[in-house]
Amino acid sequence: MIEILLKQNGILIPEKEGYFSAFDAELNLFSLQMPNGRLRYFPGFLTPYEADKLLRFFMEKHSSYCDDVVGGSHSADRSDWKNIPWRQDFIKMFGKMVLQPRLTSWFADEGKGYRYSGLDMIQNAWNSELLELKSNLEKAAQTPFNSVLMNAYRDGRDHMGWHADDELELGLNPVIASVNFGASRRFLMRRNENQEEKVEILLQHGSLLLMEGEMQHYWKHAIPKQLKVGQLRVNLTFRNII
Ligand SMILES: O=C(O)CCC(=O)C(=O)O
Repeated sequence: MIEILLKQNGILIPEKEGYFSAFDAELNLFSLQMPNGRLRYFPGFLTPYEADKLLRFFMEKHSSYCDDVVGGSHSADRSDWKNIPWRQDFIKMFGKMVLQPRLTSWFADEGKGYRYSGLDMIQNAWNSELLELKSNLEKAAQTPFNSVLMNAYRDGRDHMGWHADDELELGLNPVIASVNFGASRRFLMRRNENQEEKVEILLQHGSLLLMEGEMQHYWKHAIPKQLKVGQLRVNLTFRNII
């Protein structure tokens, strides 16, 4: 039974010692246990209506709704975004400055700055839509969050390389709440100790993934390119900066 549910939800987890999966039908929740890591995945955390509404809000423009983001063009006209100041920054990779392969935006409580890949995130003030989502996530995860990193993958060319959310300011074993909108994309995890050991989830519209325990020290995660995906995906990772 669990095998069918895992397959239907695009979840791949090794069948070997140290790995365990369970599904709670009442909570619509997958619990995935792996060596030095724990995931909780709620495929239907938001209703399709709630998720559609938030996605529209995120991508709303002063002129017309997200025409040049969905389905191809990779332009990022900063001035025109109505609710989320999306930006495409340069980051240093292998000694060269390159444009990040996605758009980002950072919201946080006053004084909670964030730096990753050598980039200081520009801080935005919360809006009521993000605050409401944050409050629902705090209830689900039973932990407070004071910041969110937003990523917009304009199509399957946009991606995120292997990394862990292990910055010092996130504390020792951070809880990361990751909410998904738009196109389904593969979320890959690989074990530091043996990179052949992988877990995969097809993160779908309206879903929530909680990364917990010590996994940021023992596992890396990535969103690979999926060139056949033509639609936009937005991901929000809520964090607590200490
Ligand atoms: O887009 C995703 O699902 C992953 C985002 C992520 O890994 C991050 O923000 O650190």
